[in-house]
Amino acid sequence: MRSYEDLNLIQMNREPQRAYYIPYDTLEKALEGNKEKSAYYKLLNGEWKFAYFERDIDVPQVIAKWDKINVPSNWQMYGYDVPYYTNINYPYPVDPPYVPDDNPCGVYSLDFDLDNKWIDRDAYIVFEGVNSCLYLYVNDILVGHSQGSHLQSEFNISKYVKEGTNNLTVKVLKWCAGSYLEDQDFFRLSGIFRDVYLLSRDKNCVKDIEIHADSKILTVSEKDYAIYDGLNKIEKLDNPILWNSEKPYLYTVIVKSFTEYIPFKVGFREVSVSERGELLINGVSVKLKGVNRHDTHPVLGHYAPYEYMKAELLKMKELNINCIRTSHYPPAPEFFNLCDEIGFYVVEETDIETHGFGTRNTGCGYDIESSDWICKQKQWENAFVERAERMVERDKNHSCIIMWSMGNESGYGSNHDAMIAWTKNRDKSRLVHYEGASLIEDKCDVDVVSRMYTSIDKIEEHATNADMRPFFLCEYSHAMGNGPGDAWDYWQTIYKYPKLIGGCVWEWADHTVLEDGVYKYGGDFREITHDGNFCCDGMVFADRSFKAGSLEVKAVYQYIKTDLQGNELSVTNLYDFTNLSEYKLIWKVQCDGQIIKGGELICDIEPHKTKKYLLDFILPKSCKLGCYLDISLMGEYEAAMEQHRLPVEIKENTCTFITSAEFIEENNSIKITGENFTYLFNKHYGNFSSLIIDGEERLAAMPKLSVWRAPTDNDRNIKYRWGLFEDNMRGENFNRIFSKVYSCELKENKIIVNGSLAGISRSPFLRFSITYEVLSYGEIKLKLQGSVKDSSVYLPRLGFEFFMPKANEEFKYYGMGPVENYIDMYHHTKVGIYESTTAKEYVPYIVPQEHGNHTKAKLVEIGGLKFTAEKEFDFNISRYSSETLTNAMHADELIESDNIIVRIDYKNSGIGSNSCGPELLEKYRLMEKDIKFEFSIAPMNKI
Ligand code: IPT
Repeated sequence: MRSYEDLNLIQMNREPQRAYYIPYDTLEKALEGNKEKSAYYKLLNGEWKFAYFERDIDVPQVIAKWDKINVPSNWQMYGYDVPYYTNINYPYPVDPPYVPDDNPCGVYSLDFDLDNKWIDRDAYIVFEGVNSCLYLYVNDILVGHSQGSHLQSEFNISKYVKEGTNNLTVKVLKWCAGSYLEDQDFFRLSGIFRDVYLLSRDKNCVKDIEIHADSKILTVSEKDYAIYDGLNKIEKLDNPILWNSEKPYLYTVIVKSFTEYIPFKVGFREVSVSERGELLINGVSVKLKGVNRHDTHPVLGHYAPYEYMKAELLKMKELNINCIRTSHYPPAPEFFNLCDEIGFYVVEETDIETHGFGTRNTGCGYDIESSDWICKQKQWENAFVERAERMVERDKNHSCIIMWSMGNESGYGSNHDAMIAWTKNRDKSRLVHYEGASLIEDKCDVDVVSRMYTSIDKIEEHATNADMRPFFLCEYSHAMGNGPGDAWDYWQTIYKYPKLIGGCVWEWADHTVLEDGVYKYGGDFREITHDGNFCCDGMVFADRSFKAGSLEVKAVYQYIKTDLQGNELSVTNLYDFTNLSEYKLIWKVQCDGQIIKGGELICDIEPHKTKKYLLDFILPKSCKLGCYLDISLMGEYEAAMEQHRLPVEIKENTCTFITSAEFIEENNSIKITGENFTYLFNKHYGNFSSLIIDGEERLAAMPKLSVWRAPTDNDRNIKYRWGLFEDNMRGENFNRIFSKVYSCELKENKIIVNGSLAGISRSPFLRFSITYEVLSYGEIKLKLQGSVKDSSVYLPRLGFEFFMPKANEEFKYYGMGPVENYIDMYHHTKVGIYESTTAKEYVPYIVPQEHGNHTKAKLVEIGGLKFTAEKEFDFNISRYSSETLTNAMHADELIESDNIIVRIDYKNSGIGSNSCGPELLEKYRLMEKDIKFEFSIAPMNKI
């Protein structure tokens, strides 16, 4: 057994874990809190010498040739070795604690100077994160080693350093016993990936400092301390302003220890649970509107610089997120300073995941009765417990942390009981959860019952059972690709039951590797076993830009709810600690897309309260498309929005003298003429082959009736029942359809087509009859009647695809916009008149897929044609065909079609989150068997 596989040697000479802090040499600097200014802090980040060896056994005594590398970084991001993406499977055999004999090793070296001031004091070195383990040498002497990639390792190097130039050499191994505890779902990346710094400490310095601040009382483990409010020293703090995620008020506590001033930002807050199982923050029932966050950067790998984390947190704030689960390990310690300051409730998870034991014998599951799971093995107990301990001890002073998580997906065993017991004994001020407790029906000492991806029905069962512990969805609404589509429905249920305290969307950002301008994922690096694009499952893109799913979550998490009865608007304040008067509520009445009246309200509404307001507007007698009341809650930016349909009669434009166009049947086609148009109808295929209006051809190809959409990531299961992929027995083969015309007749100036659609090798799934009428000014009235075969799976979508010449990039519509939306993912959009282009409609999902749909449309104008319908329809306009989007695996493989594809759809099925979550709710499936769809196509400017 090698030392890095020896569970009795998981560390050597590492300092006991203490609270994270930086000591300062003056009070002023400590109050300012800029650690770079502290004379006792020396950041070692920067360019280091580096040598990479594919096998640690090849590392020579003296390294003759050095490269350079940036610290912090992951060496795979610099071309040494390759990134390796695997989710559940370990990237090596499951034979703990043994790891491959060929164990890659990166050797880092840095010279640094210390003056006599440093030598007179003690010197410590802190590594905030090194994957997977490190051996530290100072001036060629082994100081110590440590495992635990996402945990802090601190060494006292006083004995080893001298005045003048010193050398630091760090050997980092790719694998060690600890790797068995780090089977998280991410790219496996190695190296010194977080800050490294030296601390100059007073020889008598305090080691650990513990601070508690509940809603009244502050306790500090050291005697010599002072409290400041900003820069003002407070002699006696009787009624502190409390901290919460909405108003994260912080005081500064400065501990004085000999020559050191040690600052902590402290928020007063109390976490408790009500008898009804509510989560109480300062006694107020709070719902956790959460997201799971990994440390991930498309270029820097697992290194998340301070400013980058800050920018991420501000974006989360903008999306109404109030809670973060640090999946599945502790982030860099400064993350919590940011969360204290910006205001988040944090569920901090320790650095443990052993998911791959589930696949050690083929298949995947939890045979937790088996003693193979290391959570049951005594020799691993210390390795488990110390990871809880190192997390809790490092971060215990942060107000933002309200719950500790004992790790992710690691089975359940006595080592978990030991961790839970240790944590609860150590910290009684916070809650403990571990989702793996579900394997024993939560019959252990967790304070919060948690589940992942549970269906809405099931969470309702939990909400009403006898267990009065809060129920938390540590993962839900899998946001992979186009999605998530089910967040809204979850929250209708979560709001209903006190015990449902909320949950965390899986997950914050796509973790892809950006290489040569292309976002890459599993398999792109020739990994032997990988999980494809399962790392691209963020609610924001890898560059943290928003997609429809981000905005949908924002709308679901928003802090107002409004209702309209006549002119009376009732507004409910869903904030927990904020009076709504801090925002402006703007209302607008829009009729056919035009604003006809509006106003602003300052709503003085206390948290969780409702008030009614009479809005001053008079509705018109009728309109052409629709009338809506738009609500917007404005702060620094729009924090919330809603739309209410207004009861105004919709009167279509009716032409008094409707006369039919002229129809001339010629062999296999029908020529239709009228005012400035000539249409040709192909009887063989039952559709138009030409639409010439004002001398210009408007079609680039014959329209077709179709049902396919490029499967989204959330369609990844249903797609095998929809389409023909590897398995040629399972699907209705909607991606390989044949359109059959049984008859096409011209009768009383109406063309009637009877036909069917069938997937290859299958009986027709749709039998239809389409009637086309054409009026003298060119309007085509299309009526589809269809019946779907009983045994058919629900349809992806159903509608007509029109192919228009490429010049028609720009269009206008009346419908839900401006961002793409679906029947279950539209709360971020409003009905209105919008202008767009095909470029704007494109959404760069990492794996190309269905996108760009708009629901509740009544009008689309493009290429001289106007599509209208009495009933709302879905539409989509794209430069890419569904086939192209289906086949491409990366965005750069997409080839633009020669035409613009305009989809006018009866309906498009919802999005859901079945990439990992439950199946799409039935109400969002296109599963009706009798279909009636009517719309018109008319020359623009003619009606
Ligand atoms: C769940 C994991 O906890 C999470 O890390 C991620 O892998 C997610 O799945 C999928 O993206 S575990 C799943 C098997 C329920």
